[in-house]
Amino acid sequence: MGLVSPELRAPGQAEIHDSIYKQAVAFGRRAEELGNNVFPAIPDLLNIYESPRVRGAIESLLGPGYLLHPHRYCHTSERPTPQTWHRDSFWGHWHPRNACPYWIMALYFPQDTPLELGPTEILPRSQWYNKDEKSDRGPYGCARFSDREAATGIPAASWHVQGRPLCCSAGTVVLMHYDLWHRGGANISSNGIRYMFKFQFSRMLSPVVAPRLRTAPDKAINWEEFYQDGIDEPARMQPVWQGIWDWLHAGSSEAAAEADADAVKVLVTELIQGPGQDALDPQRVAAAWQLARLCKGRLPVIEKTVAALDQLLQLRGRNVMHVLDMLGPAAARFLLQKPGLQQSSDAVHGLGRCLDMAGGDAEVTSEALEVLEEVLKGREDPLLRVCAAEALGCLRLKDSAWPLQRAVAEDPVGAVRATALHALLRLLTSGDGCLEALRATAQAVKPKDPDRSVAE
Ligand SMILES: O=C(O)CCC(=O)C(=O)O
Repeated sequence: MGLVSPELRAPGQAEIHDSIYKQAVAFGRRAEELGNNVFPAIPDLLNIYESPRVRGAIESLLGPGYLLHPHRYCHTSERPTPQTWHRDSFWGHWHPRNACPYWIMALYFPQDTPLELGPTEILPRSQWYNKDEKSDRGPYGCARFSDREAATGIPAASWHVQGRPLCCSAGTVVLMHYDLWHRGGANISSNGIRYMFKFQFSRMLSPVVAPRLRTAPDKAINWEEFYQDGIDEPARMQPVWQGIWDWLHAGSSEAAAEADADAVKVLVTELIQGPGQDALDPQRVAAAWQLARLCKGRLPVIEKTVAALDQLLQLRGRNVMHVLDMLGPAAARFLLQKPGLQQSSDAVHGLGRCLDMAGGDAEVTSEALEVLEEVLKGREDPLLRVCAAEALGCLRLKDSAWPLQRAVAEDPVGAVRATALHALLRLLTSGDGCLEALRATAQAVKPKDPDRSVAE
């Protein structure tokens, strides 16, 4: 999570926040009814998200050409009790969560927001929590934490974190991982309504196509600066942070020094310990990333790891997705050989993420195209189709556009249509001129589609 102060916060520039605040006040609690239409209602908001500092911060996380998603919302708060802790659905749809920066939210506070006005609160590092795997909305649903659970349950006891209110001054933009647990705080002031504009942004280009530039290439990061007393057992989360950093720079790191069979076995054992949503979550997450790091550049180890994930976990679960997210292109060929792949949306999602980091091994990509097309066309489970659509958008092949286009027009489930359109946009953004022709066809679908997020 990071706080950005647009240059608009510089002295003398406060008027724009004040003006946005006054426009929000004019709507009062009806501001929530604006739904996705907050931009036409308050066009000044564009200046916030278009400000060079905010753009630069978002680009450093999502790469160039990122998408300002059409779903957005003005959250008001005047209730004296907080919301329950939750993470967001994808505008009403359920979608696999991403370990790496593919999707972020940006919260803009137009007024000074001290504690008593009910700022948004977050549970730090909660993007890794597994709690929602068994929610009643399926594996990508969204559970809830009560106050008591957050204060004494897994967040406090095993992650050692407490809720953190995002108190801030007018003009602050908070960028955070899309999957972070959060809630609206209690507004116990007599100062009226608190306004917060929530937008979401998604990555269009793989870091392979647009790696983040290293500003100081020779300087190693001192991760200890990020440890917080009492929170991090030294080095536990470091493989995760390092893994994301390397991923953003398109995998430019060195492989870990040791990759003996014992080390792999130990990490796989850590990965499968416990029922998957308990006090051992932090160890499992760290083990997943360490394992992926150990695999780097070592085909036989990657093959063994994929086989173990298949045998022991049937290629299912959040931790499998963590490992696959990080294994990269070399894992794709082994995954494609597993019959369980086509039964597990987690594995199909992971395959997509591996392919997103691929440079283009023709044999693997054409096999992947065939398998994903089949899953998108032929599976009853909409989650499998959602993940196949997303993975087709990672292939960067002209031919993946046709099944996606069919899904945009014909799939009966909104989540599949929306994901397929997003995947098509990724293909268009990846720069293959042939794909430009698709723009018109995709746009032709829009007036007929009742799903707002597809239609906009
Ligand atoms: O009101 C807030 O501060 C947060 C609300 C929110 O993000 C939500 O309801 O999803």
